[in-house]
Order: sequence, then C-alpha cells, then structure tokens
Amino acid sequence: MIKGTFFCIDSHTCGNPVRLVTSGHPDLKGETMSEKRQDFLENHDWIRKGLMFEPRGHDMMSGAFLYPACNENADVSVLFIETSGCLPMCGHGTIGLVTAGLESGLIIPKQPGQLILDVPAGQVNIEYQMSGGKVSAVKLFNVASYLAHQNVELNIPELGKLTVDVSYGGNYYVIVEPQENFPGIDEWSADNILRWSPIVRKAASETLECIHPEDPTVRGVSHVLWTGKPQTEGSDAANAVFYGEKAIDRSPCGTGTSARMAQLFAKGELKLGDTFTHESYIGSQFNGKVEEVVELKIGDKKIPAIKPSIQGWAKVFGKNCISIDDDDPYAFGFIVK
Ligand code: PYC
Repeated sequence: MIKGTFFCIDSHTCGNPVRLVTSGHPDLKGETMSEKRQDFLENHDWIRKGLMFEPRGHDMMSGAFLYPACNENADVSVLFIETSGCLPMCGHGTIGLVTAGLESGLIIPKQPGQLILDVPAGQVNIEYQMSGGKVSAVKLFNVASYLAHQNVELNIPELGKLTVDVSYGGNYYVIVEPQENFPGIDEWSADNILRWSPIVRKAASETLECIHPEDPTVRGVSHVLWTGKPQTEGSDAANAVFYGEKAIDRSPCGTGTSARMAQLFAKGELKLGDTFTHESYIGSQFNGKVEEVVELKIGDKKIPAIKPSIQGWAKVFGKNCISIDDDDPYAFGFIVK
C-alpha cells in the first residue's frame, strides 16, 4: 500500500543537495517549530528515512518541508530533514529552500527581497536577490552562535591526542584545527575525514555536555568541522564538515561557518563587522559577516555570542514525485556502512 506521495523540488546549494518537499506534509502538533520538530521525530520519521536514505536519497541528502508561519511576523516555517535527523537549523538547506520556494512561487514574501523564517532553532531573517525569475543570492541572518567549550583534549585511539573546540551555530560542532595529529584538510583525504569523524564525534559527545541554554531539545554534538588551508581565491579559510553517518558537506556549511565565526570571535580573531569567506571541501564559497554581538544566558552566567550572516547561492535542477510503498522492502531506506 502506498504510505505517502511526495512532490519534491531538487536543488543544490554550492554543491550540497536540498530536496524541498512540496506535498505530503504530515500535520504536526505544537505551537513552535521546535515542538513540531519533536512531533515529527516521534511520529512521522519514516517520511524522512524514506526520502533521505538510499534508494531514494543518499548519504549527503538533506531537505525541508514548508509549514505556515508559527509567528505573526514570519512568512513561513521550516522543518529540516536529513540523513542524521531533523536539524534545528541548516544553512545550505535554507539557501536551497528559499531559492526553490521563491522560483516556484511556493513562498510569497510579505516584503519583496526579504523573508522571515520560523525554524526549530529560532527565527532567521533572509535577504535575497532575484532577476528574470531566478534567485541569484540568498543571505541568511542566523541564530545567536557561541563558543561552548574550548581546548578540550580528546584521546583518539590509533590517531593520538586532538585538542578541539565545540561551537554552536544552529547545531553543535567539534572544530579541529591543524595540529600534531591532524595536518589540515588540504593534506587529508576524504577517506580520512570519513574514517575519523565518527570517532571524534563520539569521543566529544562522551566528554562534553552541549545543551542549548534556551531550548534543551537542541543538544549534543552532531557535526565535526575540520579546518585547513584554503585553495580558492578570495577564501579566508577552508573547512570540511562531517554529518550523519558518512557525509562530507559539499557546501561550506551555513551552521558550521556560523559556529566557526563564533569560535574565532570568542578568540579575538574576528570582530563585529568583519567578513569571513569560507570554502568547502570542493572549493565552493559562502560569504559570512559578524552582524551583531549579543549575550546568551547560561545559568547565572552571560556569555558573548554573535549573530552572523551567511550568503550563498543555490541552483534548482529537477522535480521529483516520490512515493513510499510499504510493500517495498526498502520503503524506509538503508545506509551502507
Ligand atoms: O549548511 O548548516 C548547513 C549544514 C548542516 C549540515 C549540512 N549542511
């Protein structure tokens, strides 16, 4: 029996896939996107698995559903889906869904050139440029981003000691900079990133507690951001973000870039108003900027945070009608490990 049929617009943001699902949405319980995200994970996660994993998706697949705005000032709400779950926020996903949503007429802005999105991690403002029916650039103003832990020593069997930071940019990232046991991504193969990332993520998760001060459902280290020397002209830095079980982000990663900027800000290497062009593992670029300095309250403590903006582009390349039939042995997908 067909369990669901989903029309999708497929695009990529600077190389990383975004599948905007335009029909087949489940009704979600909750007032906020954070509550709706929990309801989706508890009661409707088969849809994510069916659309993101093989054979309908692949290791890097990610996407989104649009829902009516939760807050009066917003244009639309977003539920992110990907192979690892439902992210509180996804930067490349936002750039892709805004591009596909505007070009298809699914998103109608209250104010041309601008949008306000309700996402599980909070509210994200958008500025975009459009000409001849196509979106040429999307700039997102991300949620408050902060350095959560610094100079943490992890002992990684067979690799050795790594000193890492953990920073939040909509998701929690372990950030690994070049050091004795890691020469930088310019000297490491994709195979090395895929091999060591899950081990580093597990070691960091066992050592550190990461719980968002304003929303305890946003918790845990989900991504690993490896750094190194940039290869593309104009880049200030390069990174490779690992997510899910086997994915290296092909885009420079919006929440990863936000986390990296928050880390560099906390260490005095970026200041208010500074720009930061970040390069992905395939050389594509996002333009970041420290837009605002804010404070986050963690218990009795106030810690400095930034609100970064991230600008990038996406290209729509296809439309898809996908059904999930429960007589298919792989209805809910599989991962080859
Ligand atoms: O762009 O924020 C991002 C992202 C998260 C995981 C993959 N890309």
